[in-house]
Amino acid sequence: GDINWTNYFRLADIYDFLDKKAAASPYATVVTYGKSSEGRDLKLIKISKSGETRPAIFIEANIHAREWITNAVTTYIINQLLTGTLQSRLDQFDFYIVPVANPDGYEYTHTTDRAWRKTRSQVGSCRGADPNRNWDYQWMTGGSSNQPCSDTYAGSKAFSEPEARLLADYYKNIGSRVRLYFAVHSYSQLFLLPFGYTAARIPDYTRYMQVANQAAAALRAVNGISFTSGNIVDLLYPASGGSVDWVLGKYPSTRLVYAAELRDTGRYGFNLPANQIIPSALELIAALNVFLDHVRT
Ligand code: 0X9
Ligand code: ZN
Repeated sequence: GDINWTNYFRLADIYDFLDKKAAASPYATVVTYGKSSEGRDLKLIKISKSGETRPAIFIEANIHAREWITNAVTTYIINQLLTGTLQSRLDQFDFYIVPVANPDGYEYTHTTDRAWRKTRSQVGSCRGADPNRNWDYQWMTGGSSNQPCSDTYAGSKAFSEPEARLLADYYKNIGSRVRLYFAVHSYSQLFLLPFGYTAARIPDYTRYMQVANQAAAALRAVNGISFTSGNIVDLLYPASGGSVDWVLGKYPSTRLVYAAELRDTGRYGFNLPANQIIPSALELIAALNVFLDHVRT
């Protein structure tokens, strides 16, 4: 049925929402950029008033299957861009938004195993690779497993997973125009700076931290929720082969590249109650506005 952000949605509802939004807007187009291992469409929505000439914003969500809150807030953002408080941003940027980067895994969390993280490709006796360990930049250089049954299995080779490879292939068409790449995960309430493969700070570390801290302050002002900013390795663990590493590694002139971990800090974890979807979305929009203001000029 229709999605209203008071419940979590199945993949078919999300894709139906994208199609309806695109049908109702002269600026929005649904792009099928490939097929998953199990043959599902990989879809993004492109929102451009400019004929794809403006600075671009790329938002990736639900590359990890069990992180349901990420598609919920991302579809909320799409709705605000097309019919709500974010509409004026379409005069500044083109948006490319992937609400469910790992549709096979996402459906599996609904039908079979709520805690599933990976893709659903077949690797010997175990299924799936971690699509956020599979990108072809510093692949398998730390924090990834070569064991197919591991939850952080990096895949048989870089870009073995169509969910990562085909997203990267699409991204190559627009990467030089992207000013903000934002990978949305859950949970832990963090704004994470690249890189994941190394503890070394990026050259722009100070600017990245200032902007992330400003975004966290704006987020906190909405509902009192605290996010912490820092390097992936400092705040979490080494993790190579992630999307943000590939984006910043291949497109070093991108102004901002972050991963976020949304609510909460562990009380509900991945099983965040649906009555937290709208508050999570509203506070994330406050943070997003800080990022957008920063990359505007
Ligand atoms: O481990 C991950 O991939 C992310 N955390 S999660 O709990 N959502 O799985 C962190 C991703 C940080 N980004 C990169 N390592 N590139
Ligand atoms: Zn994740």
